[in-house]
Amino acid sequence: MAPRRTLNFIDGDFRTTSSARLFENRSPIDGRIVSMVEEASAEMVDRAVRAAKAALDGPWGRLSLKERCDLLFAVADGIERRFDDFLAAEIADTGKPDVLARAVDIPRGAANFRIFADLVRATPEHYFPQDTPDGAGAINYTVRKPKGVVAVISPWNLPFLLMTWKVAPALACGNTVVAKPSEETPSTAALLGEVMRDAGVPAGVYNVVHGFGPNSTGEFLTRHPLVDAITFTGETRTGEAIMKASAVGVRDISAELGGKNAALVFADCDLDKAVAGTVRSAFTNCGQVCLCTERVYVERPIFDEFVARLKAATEKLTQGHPNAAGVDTGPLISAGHREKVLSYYEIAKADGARVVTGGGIPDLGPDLAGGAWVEPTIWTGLPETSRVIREEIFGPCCHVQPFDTEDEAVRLANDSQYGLATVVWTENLSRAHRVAAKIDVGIAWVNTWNLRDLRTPFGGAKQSGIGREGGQFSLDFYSEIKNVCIKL
Ligand code: NAD
Ligand code: 6OD
Repeated sequence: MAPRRTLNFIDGDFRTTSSARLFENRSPIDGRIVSMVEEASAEMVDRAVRAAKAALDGPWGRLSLKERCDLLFAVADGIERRFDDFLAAEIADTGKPDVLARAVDIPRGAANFRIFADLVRATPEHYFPQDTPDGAGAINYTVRKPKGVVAVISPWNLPFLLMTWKVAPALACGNTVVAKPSEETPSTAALLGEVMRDAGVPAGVYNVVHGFGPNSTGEFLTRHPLVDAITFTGETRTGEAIMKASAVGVRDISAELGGKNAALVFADCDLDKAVAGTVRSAFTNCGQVCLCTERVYVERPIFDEFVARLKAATEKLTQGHPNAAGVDTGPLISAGHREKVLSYYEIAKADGARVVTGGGIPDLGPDLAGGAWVEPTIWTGLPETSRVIREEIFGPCCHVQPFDTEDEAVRLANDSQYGLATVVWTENLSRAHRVAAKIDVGIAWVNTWNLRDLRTPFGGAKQSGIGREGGQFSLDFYSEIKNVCIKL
C-alpha cells in the first residue's frame, strides 16, 4: 500500500499540487515511512501568507473578542475529541513513549488554547492620568492590536506542544498564522488543520506549510514581505539566520534557542530527590528537551555516591517501543540526529571520559533495528574545554563533575555561551535563593525540573534566545501595543 500523503493546509483546506516535491517522513521507531509530505514551494508559501493576510481583514478580524475566544475553546475541545489521532500521529513522528505524549504533549496542546483564550480576556489595559501646564490634564491608555500575519517556525522535539504554544496566543491576540512545523514531524500540525476547520475557524486564519529550512519553505516564509512577525523555536544557528531574515522590513522576532543546561547538586540536598530529578532532567524525551541537563556539577563530599546512584537509576530505565508497557525512553528523532549524538560519544572517549554507563547503541531486537536508538549515557572525567561540555548534544547523556565551593559551582554553571535553564538541588533556603539569583539563565528551578506554570515567562539568556513567551509575556509579543493620549 502506498504511504499516505501529508498536505499543506492553506486558506481553510488541504491543498495538493501535481508539481509538488515530496519528502519522506520516517518513524524513528523502526525507520518505516509514516507518510510522504508535500514540500510547499515559494508559490504555496505565498498563497498561505496571502490567505492569512486576507483573513485579518475578513471574518476573523470582525469577530468580537468573546467570539474569537469561543472558537479557541472549540479548538481545544476538538483536540480532545481527537486525542487518540493526535497521540498516534505524535508517537509515529517522534517515537516518544505513549505515557509521555499522553500525559504532556497532547493535553498541553489543548490547554494552550484554553489558557491563552482565558488570559486575553482577563488582560487589563494600562491607564496613565497626566498633568498638563494648563491644569486640565490628559489621559493616556493603551490599546492592543494584532501584529498581523505571524510565521510560526517550530522544532521536532515537542512538535505539538511547542507549535500550539505559539499558535494559540497568536490567534488569541487576533493575529493569523502560517505555521511551518519541522520537516521531521509534520503530522500533528496537519491534523490541527482538520480541527480548526471543523471548529469553524475562518479560512486563512491557520495555515500550515511543510518543508525544510534554508532554500525551502522555512526561508520562503521568513523572507516573505507580508509576514509581520516571526516566532521561532530551534537551534541557535538557525535563530541567527532567521534574525537576519527578520531584519529586512524590521519584523519583530521571538527566538527560543538551544541550551547546555547545568544542574548544581549541593551536599545539603535531598539525595533521593536529586538523583531522581537528574534522571528526569537528563533523559526525558531521550534528552531531547531544550531544558534537559547535560552538565551535572556535584559537591565533592557526595560526588561518588551521587554518581553510583545516578548510574543505578539510569540503568533501570526501560527503552523500547513507545506503545509497550513500562517504557521510559524512546529513540532519537532520526538516523541523522543519532549520527550527531554518537559523534559526541566518540569525542567523549577521545577526550578521556570515563563512561559510567551507556555509550553505544542498544540491541532491542529485529523489529526496532531500523530505529534511531542510543543508550542513555553518563560520563565523568572530561576537561571543561571538551566539546562534549561546551556544545549542545541534544541526546540522552550527561557529564558529572565535582566542585568544592558555591562560588565555583556558580562559575561553572555560568561558563557557557548558552543560558536557558538550571536546576539547583539544595535543602538550604538561603543558598537556593542566592544561587538562583546568580545563575545567568532564563529559568532557574530549585529542587524540581520542568515544573511549568503557563503564566510564567519562558525564554533564554545569552545565546539561548531573545524575548520571553508565556502568559502575559506572550500576549505582549503577539500584540502591537498602542498608546492613546487624550488632552482634556
Ligand atoms: P532547527 O533549528 O534545526 O529547526 C527548527 C525549525 O526551523 C524547523 O522547522 C526547521 O525546518 C526550521 N528552519 C531551519 N533553518 C531555517 C531557515 N534558515 N529559515 C527558516 N526556517 C528554518 O531545530 P531542531 O533541530 O528542529 O530542534 C532542536 C533545537 O531546538 C535544539 O537546539 C533545542 O535546544 C532547540 N529548542 C529550543 C527550545 C527553547 O524553548 N529554547 C525548545 C525546543 C527546542
Ligand atoms: O513548556 C513549555 O511551555 C515550553 N516552551 C517547553 C519547551 C521545551 C523545550 O524543548
